[in-house]
Amino acid sequence: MEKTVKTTCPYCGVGCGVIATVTDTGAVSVKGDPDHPSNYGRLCSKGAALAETIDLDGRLLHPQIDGRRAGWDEALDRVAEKFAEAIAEHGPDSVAFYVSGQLLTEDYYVANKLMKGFIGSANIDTNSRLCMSSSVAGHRRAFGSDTVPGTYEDLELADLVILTGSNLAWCHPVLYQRLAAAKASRPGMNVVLIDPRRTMTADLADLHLALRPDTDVALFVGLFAHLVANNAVDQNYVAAHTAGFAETFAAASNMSFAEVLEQTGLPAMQLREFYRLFTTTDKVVTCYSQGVNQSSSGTDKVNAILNCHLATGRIGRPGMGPLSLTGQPNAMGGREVGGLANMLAAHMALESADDRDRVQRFWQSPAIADRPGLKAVDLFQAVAEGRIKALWIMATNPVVSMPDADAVEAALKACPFVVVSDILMDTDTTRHADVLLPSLGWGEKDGTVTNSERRISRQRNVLDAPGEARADWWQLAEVARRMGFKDAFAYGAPVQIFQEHAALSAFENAGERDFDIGACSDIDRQTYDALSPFQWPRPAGSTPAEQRFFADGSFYHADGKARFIAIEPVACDRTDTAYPFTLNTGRIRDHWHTMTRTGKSPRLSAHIAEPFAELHPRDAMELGVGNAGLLEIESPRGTVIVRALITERQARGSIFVPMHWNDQFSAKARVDVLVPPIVDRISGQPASKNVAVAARRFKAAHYGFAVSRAKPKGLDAGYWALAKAEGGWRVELAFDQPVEDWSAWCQHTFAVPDSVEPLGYIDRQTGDLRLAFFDGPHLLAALFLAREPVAVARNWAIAQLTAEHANLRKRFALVAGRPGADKPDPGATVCACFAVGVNQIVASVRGGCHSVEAVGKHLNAGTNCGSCRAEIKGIIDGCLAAAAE
Ligand SMILES: Nc1nc2c(c(=O)[nH]1)N[C@H]1C(S)=C(S)[C@@H](COP(=O)(O)OP(=O)(O)OC[C@H]3O[C@@H](n4cnc5c(=O)[nH]c(N)nc54)[C@H](O)[C@@H]3O)O[C@H]1N2
Ligand SMILES: Nc1nc2c(c(=O)[nH]1)N[C@H]1C(S)=C(S)[C@@H](COP(=O)(O)OP(=O)(O)OC[C@H]3O[C@@H](n4cnc5c(=O)[nH]c(N)nc54)[C@H](O)[C@@H]3O)O[C@H]1N2
Ligand code: SF4
Ligand SMILES: [Mo]
Repeated sequence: MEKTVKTTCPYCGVGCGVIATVTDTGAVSVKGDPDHPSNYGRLCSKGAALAETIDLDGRLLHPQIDGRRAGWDEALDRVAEKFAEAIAEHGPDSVAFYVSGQLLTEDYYVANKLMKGFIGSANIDTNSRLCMSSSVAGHRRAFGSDTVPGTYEDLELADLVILTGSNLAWCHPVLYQRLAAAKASRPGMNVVLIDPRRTMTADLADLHLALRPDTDVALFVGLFAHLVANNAVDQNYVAAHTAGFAETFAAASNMSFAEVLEQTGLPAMQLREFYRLFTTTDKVVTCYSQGVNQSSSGTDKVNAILNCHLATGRIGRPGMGPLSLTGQPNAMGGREVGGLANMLAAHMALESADDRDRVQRFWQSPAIADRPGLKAVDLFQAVAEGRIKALWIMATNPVVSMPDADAVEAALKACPFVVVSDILMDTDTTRHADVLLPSLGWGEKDGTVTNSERRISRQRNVLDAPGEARADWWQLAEVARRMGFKDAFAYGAPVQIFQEHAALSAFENAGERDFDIGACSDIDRQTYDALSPFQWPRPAGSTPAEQRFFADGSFYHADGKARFIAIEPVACDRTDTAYPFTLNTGRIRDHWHTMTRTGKSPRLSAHIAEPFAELHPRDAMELGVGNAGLLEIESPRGTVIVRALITERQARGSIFVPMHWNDQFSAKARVDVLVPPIVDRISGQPASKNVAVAARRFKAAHYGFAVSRAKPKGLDAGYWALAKAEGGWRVELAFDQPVEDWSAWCQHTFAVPDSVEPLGYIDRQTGDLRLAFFDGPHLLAALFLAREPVAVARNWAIAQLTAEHANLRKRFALVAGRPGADKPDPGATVCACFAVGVNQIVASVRGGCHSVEAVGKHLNAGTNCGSCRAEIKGIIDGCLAAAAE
């Protein structure tokens, strides 16, 4: 029997509704849920490829202790025992949890309750510290609560949308599509992008401000001064609903127009235009993401933005307001349960004795944490110093994603007891676990998540639990019970946890706290199962309604007023000539974080198949590196080796490297080994976007490209990058020294049986070498080697893995230097849904298709999920510009 379930995408904070169908043979397919108010049926490339990422290959299916299979009882006993032992000997602060915005609210609630109420420490922090803790801190300073006032609809209603530190086109693609559609229907709408890089999002922007890294504070403090000078301040609003204006103005008045120009490096015309647009447009929405949050001045950046919205009273009204874009599917749910080390549950404050008392009474707990716990960076430093004796990591991969990643890895090695709950057996983090617990993944787990606009949606299971995998909340509750807290953790199903969470949100809450979903306090199983997406708040007795906060001008500080925050911008001078480049890190369109899921999909791996460093042509020239050459990037903490991608989109002196690649997919590309543990002093969020580095060409004796049916093992090369491909794997390679026996190298790496003889070809003139191994008509592996970056058409070579090579002549053609002569090379994949390559799009443009729609009609590209539409537009613009020259 076919089963169809409405659920929610497990990737970004847009929180799209997904309809998943599983047939009786177990085949899963997904499509966008047309009724879900986040996406109205749309999905991006990652959402559309979900079914390709849920196979059991590499899954962790049984608990393990010290690398051997163990039963659940034994594993849970061990965890409870070790945690209890550490607490008994060294106190509650000697243990810690490091969790994730990818947990469901129910999981997160249990983790937080166990640590803060029962263990009695606040040593629970989360990867959200690296993600949006600056926004939390900024909101709390300004509003007295961590409230996101607006909704997605505001983007569509606005006349001016400012996207700052956000690559919306790639990171919140469905929201980007909603914005693009709104702009197409109302061309008067202006979009301003603020980002040192010219990203794909720039294609939608009327104005792109490529400011110098970390000069956002100067930009927005200057805007504040400009608003005052131009009588654009809403004096009535400021007088009635805010405090701190005078001090803030005093601080801002130092920020002259000339000073802003000096700091940001922007052209005067652009700056003037931005200030004019903000001053003269009423309906303004400012969206901010990691370019704002991940900075040593992240919290100030947030407040500099909020100051401008408060000064103009543009908050909480349709089409107006600040909107923090959350990254993970449940970043917001984590905030609601108080999953950060400095928060208490249900948006209550750890600093408040009343709140602590209230939560403790509600939980009837033996303890309540009474001071903030260790924030992520401090937490791992404490692990390194031996102060943490037992650590439980859940749904995050810190050996890849934490700053100073090598030090984090060393800390885990040194930690006496590490538990990791994950869905995969081998990640850079799981390999350091003493106890490894198999969790349920997307499609199997069941609970709720909250998206960027406060909308709570159900994730429902469509598949049975594989092997012995169990839910994260269950693991936590079982350990809690074993630690002696039986009654407080007697949950049998997620609905019971959700009820309790909802009840706590309403407990002694007469409107003093923003987060109130009291209407769900007595939700029964059936209603929970059928729950439609709804926005909070939803107090008892209310019915679901779209609601903005602060429309009435009342905030959550004791006096009901919002606070302006006086900010002194600090000029960020870079004088270290040993590390002259600024490293900026972030995301690409088709990969999710550390690639444990998206790395399974050939389609998603085809868009960008290896780690890269984007840099300006002049910088590349000075470093002597050509396109497709390799770069070694170094900071005082480590080095990475990645492919050079030379583009004018990048400012001079600055290099962009994606955060995704790790030791499972590349030789040396964990970019966080370069990032120092510098954090925002208020939020504790690491500054992942502004790192001083040096760069040089990585000189290789040989470059290579290979395809292999088996997953390559023990790759021994100076540089390698692995990606899933249709029918097997693709590998980019570079060797600092020649290998003595290439054939033996291949047989070992690609698991080719000794009995298989290679077919070989050497071009004496160029030194190019090609080797192929066949099992009858089927290619097992092929290696293409050259002294320069290998020019073989990648898609053609990959297609050989699934092609039939009926006779020797055909097999020999593979190595004989006529790759794909019979078929044009489609080029790197642009449209993941229909596997359309860049060369095909260029040909289509040359053939007369001059719009995204025309290309779509011709090639289908961009007509399904639409994630590649910005890129297609870029290719069209590039072709047309080149033709006009
Ligand atoms: N495809 C994809 N989508 C994702 C994710 C993913 O892994 N892959 N992850 C999700 C998560 S958890 C998150 S947090 C979000 C992140 O979403 P975004 O924040 O949009 O993504 P990033 O690429 O981290 O960074 C955004 C931009 O900030 C810019 N930036 C760098 N320095 C500065 C600066 O000083 N000022 C300004 N104004 N901008 C600067 C960078 O150049 C970059 O283009 O994406 C979510 N969506
Ligand atoms: N340099 C640099 N570093 C960054 C960033 C950056 O922009 N630049 N961004 C930061 C940000 S914003 C973020 S959010 C982090 C993200 O970084 P991480 O959280 O480390 O990245 P993920 O790959 O999402 O890790 C999730 C892990 O949980 C596992 N998993 C998946 N589903 C489940 C489940 O249901 N239960 C359990 N128990 N496990 C599961 C996955 O296999 C994976 O190992 O990276 C941060 N690090
Ligand atoms: S935009 Fe894409 S990744 Fe984000 S929730 Fe929607 S489908 Fe998932
Ligand atoms: Mo994030």
